[in-house]
Amino acid sequence: MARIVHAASAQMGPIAKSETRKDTVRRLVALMREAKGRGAELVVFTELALTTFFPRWLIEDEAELHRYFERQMPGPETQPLFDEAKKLGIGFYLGYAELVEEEGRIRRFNTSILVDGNGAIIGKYRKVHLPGHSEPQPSRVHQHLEKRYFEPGNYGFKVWRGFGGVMGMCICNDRRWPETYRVMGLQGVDMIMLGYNTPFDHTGHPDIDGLTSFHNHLSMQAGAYQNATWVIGTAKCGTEEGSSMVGQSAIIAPSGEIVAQAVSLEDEVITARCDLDLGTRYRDTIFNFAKHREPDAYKLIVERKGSVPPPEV
Ligand code: CDV
Repeated sequence: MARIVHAASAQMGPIAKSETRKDTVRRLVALMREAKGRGAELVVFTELALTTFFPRWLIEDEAELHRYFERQMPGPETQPLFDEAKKLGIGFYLGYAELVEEEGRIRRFNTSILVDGNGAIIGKYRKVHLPGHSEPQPSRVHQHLEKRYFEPGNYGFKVWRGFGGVMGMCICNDRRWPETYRVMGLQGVDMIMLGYNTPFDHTGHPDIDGLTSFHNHLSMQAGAYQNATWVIGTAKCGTEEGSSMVGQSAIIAPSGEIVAQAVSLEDEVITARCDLDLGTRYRDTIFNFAKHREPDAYKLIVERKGSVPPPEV
């Protein structure tokens, strides 16, 4: 029997600093209803979907910083999203800033969850690749202080059974790293969901930043194709508190082709009928890992620690 998932990506336009959680959750609920109305059984929201992208500022007061974090999921302000999901029978991916007490200390992570159509959390991921810097850089118009505010995720790249397939998650900068996809690819992932906040000035080098849109799709399309998986990438975009961020939310097939793409820099839902067995076709042929990968050869390269060996004579 065909394994079809009707999936949606719910792109978000800017979230103002002054916007309350209640306002934002209302926007997320509206997007969720639209996704359901268009036949989706799963909707992918963005990274840090509940607030403005606060790592762009140096926030020295801890109480002020912690206002951007969730201590519970669901908590009183996010419960309506879970209630609506259950009512509609739709699953969702949601990114948020997580504050927990673990190992006897307060820890902060950039986190995402996967919720099923009954409103139950079935997976949780903590962002591994944290971009930016931990000290403010005076030369930058906007800071990118993810390394200051978050620890690298400690869950690795797991996959979960749900929606008739094997589901994986990552967050924003993770999408640029081949390891992200490959670790999930090796576990037979059918669909990887991710949210992103990508400012156009992220490196400060015009030659690289000018390719922001190209690199956004390049990394997701390559990850999808090389690992025979669907990828759903959802942006927070537009000009948020003076920072301009890329949109182009996309649903990408295991062929690497974009099958749906957002055209605005605002709240926008895109949908696609995702046949998970399309991935199987690639996994059984060109990317049959068991048949064609050469793990022993990769090990040799890693053992050389990247140094170029002397030529053999
Ligand atoms: N939120 C992010 O992880 N953003 C990074 C930017 C800073 C490079 C990204 O990879 O899109």
